[in-house]
Amino acid sequence: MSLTSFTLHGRDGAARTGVISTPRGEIRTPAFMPVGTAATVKAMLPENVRATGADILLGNTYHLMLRPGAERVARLGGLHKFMNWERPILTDSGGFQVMSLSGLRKLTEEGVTFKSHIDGSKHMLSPESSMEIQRLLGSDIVMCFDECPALPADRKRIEQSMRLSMRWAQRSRDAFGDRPGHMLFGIQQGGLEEDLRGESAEALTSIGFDGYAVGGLAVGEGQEAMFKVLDFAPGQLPEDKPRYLMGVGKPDDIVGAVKRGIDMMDCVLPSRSGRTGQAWTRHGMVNIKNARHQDDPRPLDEHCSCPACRSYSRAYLHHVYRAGEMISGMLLTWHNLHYYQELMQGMRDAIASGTFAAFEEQFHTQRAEGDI
Ligand code: PRF
Ligand code: ZN
Repeated sequence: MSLTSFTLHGRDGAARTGVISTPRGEIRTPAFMPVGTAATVKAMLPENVRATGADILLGNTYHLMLRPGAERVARLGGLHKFMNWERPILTDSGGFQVMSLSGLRKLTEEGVTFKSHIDGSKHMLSPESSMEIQRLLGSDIVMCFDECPALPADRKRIEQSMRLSMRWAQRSRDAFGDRPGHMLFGIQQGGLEEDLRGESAEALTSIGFDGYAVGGLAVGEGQEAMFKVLDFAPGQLPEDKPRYLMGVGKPDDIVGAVKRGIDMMDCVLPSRSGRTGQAWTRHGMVNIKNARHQDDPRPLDEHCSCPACRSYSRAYLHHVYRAGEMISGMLLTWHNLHYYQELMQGMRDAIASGTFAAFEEQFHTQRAEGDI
């Protein structure tokens, strides 16, 4: 008997709902994973992240290897114990963050050498070292080490990069080995090209993974181009395994991705924008720093049951943002994560009852009304 599994409970068009089971708990899909880059979802206690409805968090190999170091986390009992989150954790493999955050870097067949964005120290990441770091952290869902080119890029560059990522996927699989209770996900690359995405999907499927990510999107191509790829990419991946769209996105990106067959997503947006005074509601994005809120006694969203909406006015949220008070980031992050998780629950229910089209229509209607 396998210690992990993925069971589909319902479908509506291309959209799916199900459950990923792990020894650390169940992940209801479609799932949104809040980002806990540096062993914390910024401004939130783990029990409060759980209270918003999150089943799983995302952590980052790149950040944690640099600070506090994977060996240190392992000596202290692993990432779950270290950060006081006992439920599942997925870790990204590091390559994507090297490309977006680190200083000087050099890419070879072996891997990537780079300088830390924290102190300029020199480091190396390869498929083998990324697997080792994710093992030391105790990650439940380990991501393959890949390369994600920024778009736009010419076809030759995308093709060569994808083929390198597929060789790294095989090396990741070999280095990961057999670890009952832990899952390894492959990452599809290939830019916006259907045939390259198809080649990537075939390479990954013949290696064999516990789940498959769609990588290389939300890197500057825009929503329309991303949705065009999502019209074919999920269908190139195995039906019976979870499909994870990396680094997405805004609420309308998420609804469009789930509609096209995506089961998991992660994004810094709800937590990051909570710290910059932006709140996401059924009516779109509300800028709490706007002066129109300063005398408004109403909650951010009268239908929201989060602490920010239950106990505080827009006027208060505006004031604490303007005053630079820490509670501003805490309340808006809580609200945003609560809104995202409620959106996911709404989609899971709609898929299960075969009413996803109506759900999607209502989602867009409410946003079109705007914040009132
Ligand atoms: N690969 C990895 N992590 C990622 C991406 C990717 O392509 C993306 C692309 N949106 C976000 N995070 N390993
Ligand atoms: Zn709220």
